[in-house]
This record gives sequence, structure tokens and C-alpha cells, in this order.
Amino acid sequence: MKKRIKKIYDLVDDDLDSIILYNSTKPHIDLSFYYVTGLVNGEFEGSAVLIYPDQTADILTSKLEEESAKKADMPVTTVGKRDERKTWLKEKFQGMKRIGVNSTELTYHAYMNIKEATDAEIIDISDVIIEARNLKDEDELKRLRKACKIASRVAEQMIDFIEPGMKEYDLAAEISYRMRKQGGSGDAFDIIASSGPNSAEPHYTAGDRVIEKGDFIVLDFGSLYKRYRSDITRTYVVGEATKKQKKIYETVLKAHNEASEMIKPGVKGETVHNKAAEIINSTEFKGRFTHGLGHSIGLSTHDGSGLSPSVDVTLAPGMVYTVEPGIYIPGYGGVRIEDDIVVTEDGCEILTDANRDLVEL
Ligand SMILES: [Mn+2]
Repeated sequence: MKKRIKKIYDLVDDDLDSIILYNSTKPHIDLSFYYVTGLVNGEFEGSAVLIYPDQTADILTSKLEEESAKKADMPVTTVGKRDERKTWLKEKFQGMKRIGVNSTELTYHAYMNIKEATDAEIIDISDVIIEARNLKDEDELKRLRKACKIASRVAEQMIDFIEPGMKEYDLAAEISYRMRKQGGSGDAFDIIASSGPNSAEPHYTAGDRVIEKGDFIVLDFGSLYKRYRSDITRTYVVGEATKKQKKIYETVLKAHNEASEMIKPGVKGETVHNKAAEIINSTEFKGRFTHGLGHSIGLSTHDGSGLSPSVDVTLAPGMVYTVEPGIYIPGYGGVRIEDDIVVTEDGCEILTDANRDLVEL
């Protein structure tokens, strides 16, 4: 993964001797460890990778992960005891003056281990890591495409599965099972299967509410594939949709379509968000779109960047964002339509291709 190491160093302003990406115990794993090693299998708790300006690297791991680590085509050192880890760090850091760390994913414990092993200046380069990871390369896009394909097919299959009388968790279980059956390695995040009034809660998960005729059903889920994640949301109506339900759905779909059409290199992320917000706020549902339009996605579901007034980013080829406008009416219900979109040289391409017209189940 020399190319990715080069990409990181090209973005660093400081003159660094090395950068360390250091995992603690799950869930405190720095996914950037996988960005630079490309490793698909293994847990790598307590492991670290040191990367150098000449694009070489060293991996430190345990005996348990040795075989998995070797697939990275980088030198691997395995240690058993804690002391051996400290010795390795001390040796590697010898003579170094400036060492970069990814502060947003580094536990205080791991930071102290680094401090004990060196007198070098520790420099936070977390902004650079986000920037590098935000521009996906071909191999990353291949994995994302597959993760999106898995989720899209399941979104379509769920149309024939959902019936009144089922519970929300029946839907969540089915989604998870079907993604696995298509080659996904797990859920990208906790599946949201909300029904009726629960659909007004954007980050609801799934409970034991029984699905009834007239409900909105919001399914928000994604698949993991070779460590990369997709994120799709589709909303359905059980039975015939009322006028109000149709109006909400059509407003969200219009916001989704017109915002997506704006995505191309050179456009500010904020501008895309504002387009969707304007459309929703010009209707009777003003103020009911309560979150940012989207987030960057890749090794993690929220990869660090976003389409929102709070993030300053100019779109460039290789960036992948979700576009997910929604309208939420407390006590009544909500609609969200979400796709994953890659910025191309002259526009964009929607990676999650499931039907997004209103479906009455
Ligand atoms: Mn999302």
C-alpha cells in the first residue's frame, strides 16, 4: 500500500520521521491501520503500523495475528509480553525527532505508551488522515461498489418480505441474514428498521413494535465487504399511502434528486446540503429536515467528512458521500431516502441502485 503511504505524506506539512497508527482493544481500533496495510482478515487489537516517508512500513502485532499480518507485504514483528512491545517502540523511534499520530483514534493509554518510548515531538496529523481517506482509490471503490450492490439488492428484496403483524426486529434480522447470504461480512452499523411513529426518530434501531397497515417503514442499513461499508435507506408504506404520506415522500425524493444532481468536482459540500434543505423548507414541512445531508463513507460509516454547513469541503473525484434527506414529524412518522454517491471526473455516480420510487406494500 505504498501509494496510500505516499498520499498521506504528500498531505503532511510537517517534516516527520514516521507516523504511527496504534490500535487498542476493540472497538478502539484505528481503521486507518487497514487503510495503510490493506489487510482484510484479523482483529489486530494492540497492534500498530509505523509508516515512513520513503513509503516503507513496519507492523507490530501478536503471534495470534501473524499469518494474517503477513499478507500485507510489509515486515512483521510479533511480540508476546507487554515489555517487548515497549522495547520495539523504543528501537523503532530511536533518533526520531518528530512522530505523527492519528489523535482521533488513539486512546490515551496508547498515547502514553508512545510517550514512554520516545522524547520525540508528537504531532497530530488526524486531519491529513481524514483527507487521504476521503479520496478513494480504485481498490477502495471496488469494495465499496460491492458493499453497495449487496445492500441495494436486499432493499429490493425486502419489499416482498414485509407484512403487517411482523415486528421491527424481524425485518432487521432478515436484512442482516440476506446481506450475509450475498457475501457481506456483517452489518455496517446497527440496522434501523422503524415503523409508524418510530420512523420519526432518525437514529432509532429496531424494537418489538408490530407493523400495521398505514405505517411508514424506514429501513436504514449497510453491508460490510472487505472492511468497506455501504449505507442505504428506503422508506415504504404498508398498504395504500395517504395524501400526506405521498406529499412527504415526494418532497424528500425531490430533495434527494435535485441535491444529487449537483454533485460534481469543485462544488462545496455545504451547497449540496443547502439545496436539499431549501426544497424541504419551501414546503409545509419546513424545519423537519433536522440533520446534515450526508457523510463520507468508506472504512467507517462516518468517514470524517460530510455534506453539511458544518464541514468545509470541496468535492473532488474519488470522494464518496451519502445523500440522505429526510422529513421527521414527531408522533406521526418520517421518511428518509439515502444513497451512496461517488464523485467522478465530470459529475457523479450513484452506487446504491435500488428503486427509490414510492412503494406501497
Ligand atoms: Mn447514512
